[in-house]
Amino acid sequence: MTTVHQASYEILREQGLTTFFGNPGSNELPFLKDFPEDFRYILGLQEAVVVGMADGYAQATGRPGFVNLHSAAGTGNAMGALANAWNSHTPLIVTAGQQVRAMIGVEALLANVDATSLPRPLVKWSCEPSCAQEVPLALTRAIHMAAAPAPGPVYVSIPYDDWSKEAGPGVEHLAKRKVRTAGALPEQTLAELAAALNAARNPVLVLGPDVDASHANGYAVALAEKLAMPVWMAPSAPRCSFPTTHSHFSGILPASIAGISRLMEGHDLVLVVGAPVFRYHQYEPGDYLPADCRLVSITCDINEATRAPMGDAIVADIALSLRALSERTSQSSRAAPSPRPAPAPAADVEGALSPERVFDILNDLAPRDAIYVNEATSTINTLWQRLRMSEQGSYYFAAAGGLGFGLPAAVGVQLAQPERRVIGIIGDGSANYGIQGLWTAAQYNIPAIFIIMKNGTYGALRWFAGVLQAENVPGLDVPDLDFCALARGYGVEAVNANSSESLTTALRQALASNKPMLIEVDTRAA
Ligand code: TZD
Ligand code: CA
Repeated sequence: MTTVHQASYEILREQGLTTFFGNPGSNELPFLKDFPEDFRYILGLQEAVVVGMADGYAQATGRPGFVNLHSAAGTGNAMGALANAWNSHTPLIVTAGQQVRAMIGVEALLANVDATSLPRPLVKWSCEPSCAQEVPLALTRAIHMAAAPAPGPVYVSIPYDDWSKEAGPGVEHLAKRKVRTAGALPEQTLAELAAALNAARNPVLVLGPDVDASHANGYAVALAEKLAMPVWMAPSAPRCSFPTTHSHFSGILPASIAGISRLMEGHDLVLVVGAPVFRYHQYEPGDYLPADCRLVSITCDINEATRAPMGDAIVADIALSLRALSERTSQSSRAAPSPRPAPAPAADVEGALSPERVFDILNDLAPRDAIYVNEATSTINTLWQRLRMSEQGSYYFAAAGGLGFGLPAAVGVQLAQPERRVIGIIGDGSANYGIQGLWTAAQYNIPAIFIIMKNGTYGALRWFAGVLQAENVPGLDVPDLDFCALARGYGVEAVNANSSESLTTALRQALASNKPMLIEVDTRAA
């Protein structure tokens, strides 16, 4: 007899989902029993960290990630991380163990009451199979659902007595199924858009995370060069979709309505690709765009397309669209946009480092293809002004702004990309939302480098308090944290740096080592 357990592992194996990120409880033990040797289980010590790691892993592999959580409480701990995964279009199959079917109704301890509602609205699809025989089908559906455009997290709650039951007839058809979608621009749409771009007097390109997720950065470069367009990253960018070293790169757009409109002044056509229009943050009302400026966006997500407050949208495959446009437009005779001015070298600060200096040192020492996972919130603009990132998949940031992504995601990305070096740049506030990720890095020998930017405060909130004119707000400082002691407690080697020399030495040591390392950097504005 084929059990639900056997059939399900066969599906996961055939679909390439042999890496589990999880934190187990009693409901999950029957699923995890006789764990096959060709699978690996990456243990995270808290569910936010489990999903953060899986998110980084899935984004960096470009393939669905598999997560196993403990019932309602485990799912609850993971919700903040799901908000990020939802907003970054990360394909994640989140499974959770459910009480035995006979005791869900009486709400026994660890029953996940109304399980399918719990993760909403942060999943594309949520399911609790109506009987054991439906578990393999639910898993198959979850996998294809998560990966299909727009990708995103899905949730399956599975009663623990289902695993030992006999699978239904025909279950063998499920494992090898492929589900594909096709989304090239139709010929007429392509011709119209290419004509509009060719005819534009001064077009501009705004790129979002799904360009990087679609490995379409090279097509974006080709299109920008063909049409002599300046290129911006869309606001609140969770990935880097264009080389920051390229002469057409203008930087990251601010996250306010009026702020974006001001920067679009003089352009008659804005082409947005792979981003919501837009992920605003601070409220600065005004016109969405200058008068006579047309906006067209290409997105993989019907939600993004429909909720934009202005412009036209096309739902299509990002890479195919960018490639087709770069082929179908004609070389512009306009002069290339002038490169943005290079930032002045950063000055030294007594007894600490300025964030600018930290980024300059990273530029000097890190490999050209280093991957940065950022969760230092007050230095985002400085990072985008200075940090050199030229390869696909070089930057990750929490797409919903939910802290607790950066440190675990750095671990997940490093696991996915062993041949590149991952450097987490994490604030001393943010680090505490996912600190347990250090343990996983140590135990599984995942050699990510964690740079803790220690300024003793929630710097971004201090800035925002200024924007909102909110004075005398309590709870904005985080003094007396010893990240070297915390790191050692979780088994990660650590060192403090409070000068250019000590950071240089520490970073060289970390880059030469094949183990994870944490560098606590005392930072202060120059
Ligand atoms: N909790 C969660 C889960 N996500 C959040 N975004 C916040 C709280 C609020 N928050 C921000 O949006 S930024 C920030 C907080 C607390 C400060 C982070 O401080 P940091 O970085 O030390 O990591 P900076 O550079 O000092 O801002
Ligand atoms: Ca801070």
